[in-house]
Amino acid sequence: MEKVFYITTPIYYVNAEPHLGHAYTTVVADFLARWHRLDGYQTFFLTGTDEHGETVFRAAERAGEDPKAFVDRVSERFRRAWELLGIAYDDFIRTTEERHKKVVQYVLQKVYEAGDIYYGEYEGLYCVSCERFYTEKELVEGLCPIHGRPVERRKEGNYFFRMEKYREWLLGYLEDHPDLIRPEGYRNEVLAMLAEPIGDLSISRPKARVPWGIPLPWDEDHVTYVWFDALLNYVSALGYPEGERFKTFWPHAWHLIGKDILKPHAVFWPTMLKAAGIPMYRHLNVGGFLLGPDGRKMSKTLGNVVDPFSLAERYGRDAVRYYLLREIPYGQDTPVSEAALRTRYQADLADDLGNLVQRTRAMLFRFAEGRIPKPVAGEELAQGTELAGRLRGLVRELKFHLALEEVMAYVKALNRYINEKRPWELYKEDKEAAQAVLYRVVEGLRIASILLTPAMPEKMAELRRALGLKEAARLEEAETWGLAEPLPLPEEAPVLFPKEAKASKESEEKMEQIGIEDFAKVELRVAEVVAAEKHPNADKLLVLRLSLGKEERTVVSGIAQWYRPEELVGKKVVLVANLKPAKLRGIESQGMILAAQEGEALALVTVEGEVPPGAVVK
Ligand code: ME8
Repeated sequence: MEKVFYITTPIYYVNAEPHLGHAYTTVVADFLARWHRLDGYQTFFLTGTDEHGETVFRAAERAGEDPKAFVDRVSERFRRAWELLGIAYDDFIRTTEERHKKVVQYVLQKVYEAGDIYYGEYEGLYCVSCERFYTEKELVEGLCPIHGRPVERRKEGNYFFRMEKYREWLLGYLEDHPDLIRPEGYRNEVLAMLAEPIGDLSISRPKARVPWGIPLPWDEDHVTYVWFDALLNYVSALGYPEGERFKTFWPHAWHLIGKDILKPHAVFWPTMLKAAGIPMYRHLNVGGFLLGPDGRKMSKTLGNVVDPFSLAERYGRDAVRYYLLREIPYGQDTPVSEAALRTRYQADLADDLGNLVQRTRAMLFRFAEGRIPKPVAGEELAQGTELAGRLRGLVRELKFHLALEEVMAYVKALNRYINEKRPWELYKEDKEAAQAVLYRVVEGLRIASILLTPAMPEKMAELRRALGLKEAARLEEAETWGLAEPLPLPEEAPVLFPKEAKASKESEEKMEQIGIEDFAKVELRVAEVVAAEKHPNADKLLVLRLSLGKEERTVVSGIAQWYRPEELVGKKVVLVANLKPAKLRGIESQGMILAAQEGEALALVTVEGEVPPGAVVK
């Protein structure tokens, strides 16, 4: 198989600031590009901006700006946005560029000469925001189905592309290529569209009404309809018709779009390609909508957008990328919110992954002289080397959320492995055995960090530096056990996913001296553990039932790494009894029990002797 990969995003309209919806599609594209590069594919990743058409023209008017100055400015916002999210595109195309205009006019002329374009009169219902006419049937309660705005009845002289002529051909092509449009639900939608006549496509606008566009080569009084112009970006950027890039990459094209622009990509574009004698793209991948807090499609018009940059600023760009890829099953509509991002950040990134790196580093300094211990033969941990193969399959099927879930499950398994092996105890009897445990954990982290690099390129590079590992160069390195070299770790390494700044401020305040009256505010009581079990939603937590004599309490405690539930029953512990209750992963904790901790070691504070449960500790 030829290892070549071409990935595109929609080119975004420059009438609105980039929001999390645009960011999502672009992050998916960047993930796929990085994944394929890492897997040895010759890769080309294209994004850009769609700068012609009526909507953009009107937006410039509203802003009181010359259209060119306006599109220059907003297009730059998109570039800047992608920079902030770590998007490594190979090319950024703008439809106002000469290289693009040239190709649009070339294709128009070609199709015109072939007899597939004719002049006629169009009358229909038009949504200015969508830049398109709708049929009566497509409207929702008489309004535009995307924007919920009234449509206008319009009549004008247009040039038409003979799209209907290619309908049967397209149906046949879809039948022969069942994986052309994915996920399958969207393929079925397109088949349904093609079951009835699709009509011809109006591909021009009178210049008198819309002066902002590419003039038709044979009639200067008309400009090209924005979709006929925009879709061609996918080939103009490759230097169609003669460019080397076009020859290399076009046969391997994957388009990524949102479901709002399914028809232009699944009906207009293939018939345009056919008429122009250009081979078909390889895949059309259709994403669902990100929904705002109101449950509706996130869009500027609806005013429910989440700003990706403020999220990136506060949580880091890689956390935003991870959240989008991990949370959203590709193709499905999914609600997104900062609260959900925060939960993922804390549970997956800070508690599982970040904490694993930190404790591994701490133990390497304590038990292995601050370097990766010598490789131990065989004994690979939990089949880490099989992950890459499984992930390849999941990525090919667009199941990014499951791919990341697999790696994160592996990270959890590494944490559990440490808890079970207890290197801090092992070290006392058998130094080499403790170091072998640590070596396996480092190897596991090396593998996980390669697989997570396309999602979190910056953080994974940081993770590898923190452990003295070289940069991730090839996906195959995740398929071989034992590649970590015995190198020293850097003395200092930043915390990978810091808890929010607020938490660290609180711990600083703890160092202040307090008066006896402050201490008296804390009500400490002896409590007997009457029952204990694992928390259903968190590996690190136990749920304890405590007796205070006259009453019982439920307390959630982060001691699962150190205590098995059954060994706790009957112990008398010390409870902070007047602590405000707090929900921990869905279970309310009515107080907190005391424990002593230093690094990896932890012991509960217990009470000896004959004091009854409920007794005050002071
Ligand atoms: O349609 N959820 O540009 P556009 C998910 N210029 N994805 C979303 C989204 C949301 N709430 N909002 C936007 C255009 N998107 C044309 C494209 S291509 C030749 C021309 C993403 O600025 C999604 O990918 O309206 C959608 O298809 C795209 O932004 C639309 O961007």
